[in-house]
Amino acid sequence: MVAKTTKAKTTKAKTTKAKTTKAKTTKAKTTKAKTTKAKTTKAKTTKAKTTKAKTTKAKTTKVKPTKTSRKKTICISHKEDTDGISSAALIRQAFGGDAVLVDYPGQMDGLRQVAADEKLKSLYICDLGLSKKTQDEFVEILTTLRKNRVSVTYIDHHDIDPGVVKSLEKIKVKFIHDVNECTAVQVYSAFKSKLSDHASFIATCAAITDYMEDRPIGSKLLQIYDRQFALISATVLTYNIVGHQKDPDYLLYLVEELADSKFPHEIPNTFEFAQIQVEKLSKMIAKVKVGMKTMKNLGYMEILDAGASGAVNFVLGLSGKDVGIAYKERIDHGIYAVSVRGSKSLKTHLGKIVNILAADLGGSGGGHDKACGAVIPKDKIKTFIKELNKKLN
Ligand SMILES: [Mn+2]
Repeated sequence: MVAKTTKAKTTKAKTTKAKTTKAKTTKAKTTKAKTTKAKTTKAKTTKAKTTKAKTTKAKTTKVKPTKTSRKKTICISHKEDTDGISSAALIRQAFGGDAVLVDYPGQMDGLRQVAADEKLKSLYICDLGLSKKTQDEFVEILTTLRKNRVSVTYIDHHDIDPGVVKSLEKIKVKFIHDVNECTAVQVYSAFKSKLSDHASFIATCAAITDYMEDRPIGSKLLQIYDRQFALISATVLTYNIVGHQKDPDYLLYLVEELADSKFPHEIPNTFEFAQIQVEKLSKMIAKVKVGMKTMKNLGYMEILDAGASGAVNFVLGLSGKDVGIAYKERIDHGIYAVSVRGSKSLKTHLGKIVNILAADLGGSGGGHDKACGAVIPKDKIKTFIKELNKKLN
């Protein structure tokens, strides 16, 4: 893992070098060097902010009480898959600004932090579904932002409580929501006039990764491109995203490159990195065969050395059950991150029952009918599995 990350970074460095070499005058070199430096500093600032967030309160009080002019655009988006990363890239292409990438366990921390920025003028929230546990605070934070006249746009496709929809409309949050199209496709549709032609390809990759390339708009977009070309691009991009979850700078770099209308294969080392991921996944098949356990209605497995979302489809497939669960401990949050998948023949809406069950156990969760996730307190994971098994009867 460490070695790979270094490789990717080395490539970045190489690219910069190559560019610098091309530049003939010293001036050009200096400027580029500065740009690189600036980027590095930015990345570092983001990291610093993350650390700050936890200690925020004391520091916030110290900040000058003078009125700051609001001019920042920020997109907070889902960092774990192509839909979230692509959405952030399309928002960046259309409106500029910075991306803040979060996962579900870190979703509310991320939002709180972004909302505390006194310079925030315009906020886009993409591909971040809400749950019973998070929705009230979500509305609360957005209400404060709206009072401060921050423009807020929420774009998503996860199941949402109708009461939350009403609340968001009441405070005039721009609400773009369709459970039938992935987020990036909705971003593309809504802001087409501000996007390049290439943006439709990025949206197509997102639709493929979210299993939504058969939907009305998603399928039309896929038709523009050669199917195999789109599939390999989406897959390679996904493996790079999944394999770089602990490298926030790389994920932000991906957002920038995609916003810059790059194809995944044009981003250095993506295919090589995907090959490494494929090798890991093939080993995962063997591990799941050995480690997986089953109950009447589901298969489940604790994952120790990879992401739960990479293993869950194998658990589903190899268990022969209609539901597969893979979970991984998140030591930093004291919880289990849980991935749940359903087979094609499953009749139950997994996202809905997982949302309720997770909330009952003091966690949160939700998502789609056949693919969803949850955050479950560490000591409640066995109860979660048993109860889900019961509810599937
Ligand atoms: Mn999505």
